[in-house]
Amino acid sequence: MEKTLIILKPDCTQRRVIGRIIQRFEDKGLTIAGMKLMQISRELAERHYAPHKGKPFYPPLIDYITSGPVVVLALSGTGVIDMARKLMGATFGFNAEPGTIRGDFGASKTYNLVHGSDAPETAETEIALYFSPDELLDYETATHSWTFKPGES
Ligand code: FUP
Repeated sequence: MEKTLIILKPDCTQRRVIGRIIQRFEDKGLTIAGMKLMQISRELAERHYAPHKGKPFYPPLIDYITSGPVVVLALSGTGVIDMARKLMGATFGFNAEPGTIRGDFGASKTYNLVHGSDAPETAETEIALYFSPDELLDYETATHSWTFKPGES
């Protein structure tokens, strides 16, 4: 089953909106395959954001993501990578569409609440950074067959 890595960043924890944001993903029908509260070390942050190294926003991005507790989730579902990113909205809250997580909760460039993997290869690499295989559960919720129609293309 396709999976994606979601991080509810330190502003989510500090603003006490973790529950409301997880609710968006649950409402969509996406399944939580893994979840934990943790503080990201600088070493892990640097591995995660290696593709952005050298960009002007890289140092503040590392400071921000390591600044306090985050919730990391592995979500599963058919098409979950794209669906999660649509739910998140555009990168910066001030121009994200209303109805999206960033559009409804965010107004900042840096404090953009949530991270979601952008492609299957990145999702696989990112999930492996945050979860060991025994922390990921493969299961189907009771509503699954009424959310994803079997055989639908
Ligand atoms: P996204 O895929 O929407 O999370 O955004 P990117 O991968 O392009 O950027 C990663 C993070 O860097 C974003 F969450 C926010 C931050 N960023 C800035 O702070 N300034 C920028 O100009 C671009 C990105």
